[in-house]
Amino acid sequence: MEHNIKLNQKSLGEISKIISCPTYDRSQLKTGIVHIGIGGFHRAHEALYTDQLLHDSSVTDWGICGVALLDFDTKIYNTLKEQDGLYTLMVKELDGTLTKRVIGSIVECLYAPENPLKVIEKMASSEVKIISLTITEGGYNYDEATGTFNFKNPLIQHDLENPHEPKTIFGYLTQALKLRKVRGLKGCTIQSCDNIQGNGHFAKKMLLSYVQVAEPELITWIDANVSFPNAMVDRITPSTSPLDIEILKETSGIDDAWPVVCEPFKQWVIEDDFIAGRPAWETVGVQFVEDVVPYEKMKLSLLNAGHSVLGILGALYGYSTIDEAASNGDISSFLRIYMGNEVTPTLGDLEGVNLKNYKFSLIQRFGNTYIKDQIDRICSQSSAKIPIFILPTIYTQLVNKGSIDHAAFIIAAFAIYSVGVNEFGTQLIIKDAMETVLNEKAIASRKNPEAFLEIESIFGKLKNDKMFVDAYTNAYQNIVHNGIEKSVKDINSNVLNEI
Ligand code: CS2
Repeated sequence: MEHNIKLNQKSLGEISKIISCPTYDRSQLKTGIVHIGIGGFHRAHEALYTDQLLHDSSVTDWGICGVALLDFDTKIYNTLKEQDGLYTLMVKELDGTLTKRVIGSIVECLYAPENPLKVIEKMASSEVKIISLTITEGGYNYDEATGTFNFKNPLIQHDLENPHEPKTIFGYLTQALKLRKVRGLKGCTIQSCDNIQGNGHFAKKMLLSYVQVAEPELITWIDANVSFPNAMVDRITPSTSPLDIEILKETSGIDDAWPVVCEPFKQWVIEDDFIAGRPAWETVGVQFVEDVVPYEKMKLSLLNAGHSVLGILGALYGYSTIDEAASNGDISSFLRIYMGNEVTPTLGDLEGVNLKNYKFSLIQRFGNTYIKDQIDRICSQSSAKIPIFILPTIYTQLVNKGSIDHAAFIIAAFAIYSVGVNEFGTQLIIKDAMETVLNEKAIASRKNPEAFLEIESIFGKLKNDKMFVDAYTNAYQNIVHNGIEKSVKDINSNVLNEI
């Protein structure tokens, strides 16, 4: 529509009469942070916290350079470039109201495949103090089967052979850190914002595995000059739909090619280990703690695993959004039993956290009918999510001889999901780096359910645990023979669903 105002730096004055916009002078900002992965989550989280800080204070050191690392990131790169890094954040409140604001903290954008050296130079620049990452769980290139860095990945092989034209984050970081060392510059912080237990330490472990082969003499420099704080990040951020773009136009007359939608809740808990300094994020609600592990454990095994439960079961029921699945009484009882009986006993004492309230708040967040978080989004890349979100609960429960029935049921449901069609004939979209093997093993499981557990890079040695295999096989047979609805009712029966 013609009367819509295209969002960019020039139109900001006009747009600020309609919705909240940056009040700080963006042209004065230096780039203190390079962020890899400028998808919705980063833009609803770190970029928002930083935008708030820039609003509230007169600091100018913490502009963000957003890097699109992958070939298929062209669209977001072009959009942000056209819009001078600006975008609208649309918070979908619990009562359905929309709170909109334009975020201005991303002041530069780079597209790595177009100019890898520029990205390496930017990461190595002396102004840059933090390189933060949202590269997804699978992006860390960890092989569950061997418990090590996956050197067989052809992209890693490519980076080893072409160090100046890398394709993976490991190639980029190695070259950038090497430049810093060679130029006698200070180190920086590498800050993971992905959903992984001990994400900072994990990022370090994976990076050092790569560096050990690519540039072994860099290891001691990294140890002394780079810090890797662990963090727990949280904000439900569904994929933006064409309808969201239209709603923004209709309600505000703003033409933003890629706004971000998210829930009102947000949380960021970080270990305060920033070797080159950091923004005063604590002034805008970020919690700095000594040990983030308990928070991470709680979030990964309740929120993220809860999502996977709703996503996988929801797909088998034929739902397409998380709130639809959460509003089904049987799925909701299943989730409550899983959280209460199987996850809670593994969490131990979480000092300072009211776990019951946390679980209740999750039920409320999952049920937000305005968010319309896509089941497809939640189920995507499950092969990387399940080992982080669900398997740790199973391992601990097996050691403690606690109940694993609901957890095993989820894995069985995932095996059935991976066939790619549910019992009502609906096609399921499987977006997963391991799509082919998942599908092959899922089909083989029809004859022998244990075939699915043979995918060692997901399930490790779980197939050797009789207690787990029995529970999994029972659940699998029950779903196949009685259908998903009846089998969920069965597994819930006679178990108290006290979260
Ligand atoms: C989700 C997360 O990807 C997933 O499976 O559970 O994206 C989740 O929405 C965020 O971690 C919320 O903080």
